[in-house]
Formats: sequence, structure tokens, C-alpha cells
Amino acid sequence: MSLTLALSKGRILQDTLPLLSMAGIELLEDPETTRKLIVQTSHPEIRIVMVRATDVPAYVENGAADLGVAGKDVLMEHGAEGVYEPLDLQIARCKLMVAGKIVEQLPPGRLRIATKFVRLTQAWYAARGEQVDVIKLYGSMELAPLMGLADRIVDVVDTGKTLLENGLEPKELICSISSRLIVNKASLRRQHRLIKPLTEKLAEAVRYKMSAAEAYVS
Ligand code: PRT
Ligand code: MG
Repeated sequence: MSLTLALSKGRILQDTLPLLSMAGIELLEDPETTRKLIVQTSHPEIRIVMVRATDVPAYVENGAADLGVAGKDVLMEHGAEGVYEPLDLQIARCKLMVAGKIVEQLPPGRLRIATKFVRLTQAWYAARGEQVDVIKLYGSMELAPLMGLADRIVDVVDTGKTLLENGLEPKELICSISSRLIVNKASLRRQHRLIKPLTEKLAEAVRYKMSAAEAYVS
């Protein structure tokens, strides 16, 4: 028996590696430079698979990976009922926001909202009793209001620099986002022997990192 952990390149990988390291797990190859999609670790029973950020929930839900790390935005959009979410890793933090042009003229009728988070956006406006038209995009959401494709966008914002550089500003906060450890339900039962200590060590690493960050600001 062994464990497969699904990660995505970029910020999730960068922020997860130090936590894995604190849990005593090192990757045997650098996933940012190797073209291999399966990377072994210093733990003989744990390996990493590299997938697209938005594909992590599908891998874990279907048991192709036992565990994964995914942003709460991705989990909310995918629907996270199929997986356990035992731990907030407090990494890749950002905010899910409605944004629009700094100077904007909104139409009297339904707003057109461009986003890759279609389900989430529909649910959020529906909860407020607002009817909107959602336009699915796969990237460069910031362009949509500038080109008249949409009135507003829903996207994750970190520094806000991308918005500002495109003449946009945050208008409304939908929720704060961080990345979560997710676990396949059947794996949790079958692989409890491996998953329990791994989750505990990661939780300890998160607590340590958070208390160190707190000590630094105070
Ligand atoms: O890139 P790819 O299409 O493969 O997938 P992805 O964009 O979903 O993956 P990735 O690695 O970019 O993001 C993974 C997770 O990181 C997301 O699901 C979020 O939970 C989290 N995260 C944290 C972010 C950001 N911060 C962030 N800033 N994801 C995306 N961004 C984008 C943002 O949308 C903006 O376009 O980065 C750009 C710069 O942000 P500013 O505000 O700092 O300028
Ligand atoms: Mg990206």
C-alpha cells in the first residue's frame, strides 16, 4: 500500500513543499524542472503526481490520487462533497472578489459577469436574489470588462496589482480563500495507517508556520 498526493505546479507546489519538508518528506526530483508527472519522495510509501490545479479534486474524488492540495475556490467550484477536507493548509491565500472598471457604467438590467467560477458566481448572485448572465472564460478575466465582453468579473485576487494595472478595482468580497488538504473517502478508511500520521504532521507544520508568522509581525 502506498499514498499518492496530487499537487499543481506554481504557488500551491511552492507553498506545499516547505510543509511536506517539515513533515519529513522531500521530493526526489524538482517538479518545476523535471518533465515527469510522477515524482517519488524520500518517504518510500508516498509519491506525488503533478496535475492542473483545477483537476486536483477530480483525481482525489475518483481515487486516482489518495490526497491532494486544492484552493478553496477550486473546491467550491468543483463541489467538494465527494472528498474529505481535513486540513486548512493556510497557503496560497487570496480573496475571491467581484471586480470591475474603476470608472464604470452599469447597465440597468442584468449584469454580465465573466469568470471561470461559473457555479460559484451563479450561486453567489442567486443567494442575493440578483439575476446575472455568467460568461465562462478560461483565463485573462481582467480583459473582459475592458473589451465590453462583461460588466464585471469574478476572480481571485492576491495583491490586487493585476486588477489595478488593467484599470479595474475590487468591488465586493465573496470570501477569503486558502488551500486545503483533501482526502479520498475510501482511502481514508483503507490507508488510515499512512494518512493519519501524515495529516497530523502537516497540521503541526501549519501551526508552527502560523505561530512563527505571528511572532514575526508582533
Ligand atoms: O494556472 P492554471 O490555469 O493551471 O490554474 P490556476 O490558475 O487555477 O492555478 P494557480 O497555480 O495559478 O492557482 C492555484 C490556486 O492558488 C488558486 O486556485 C487559488 O486558490 C490560489 N491563488 C492565490 C491564486 C492567487 N493567489 C492569484 N493571485 N490563484 C490565482 N491568482 C491570480 C489572480 O487571478 C490574478 O490573475 O494571479 C493573478 C495575480 O494576482 P494579483 O492580485 O496578486 O495581481
Ligand atoms: Mg494560474
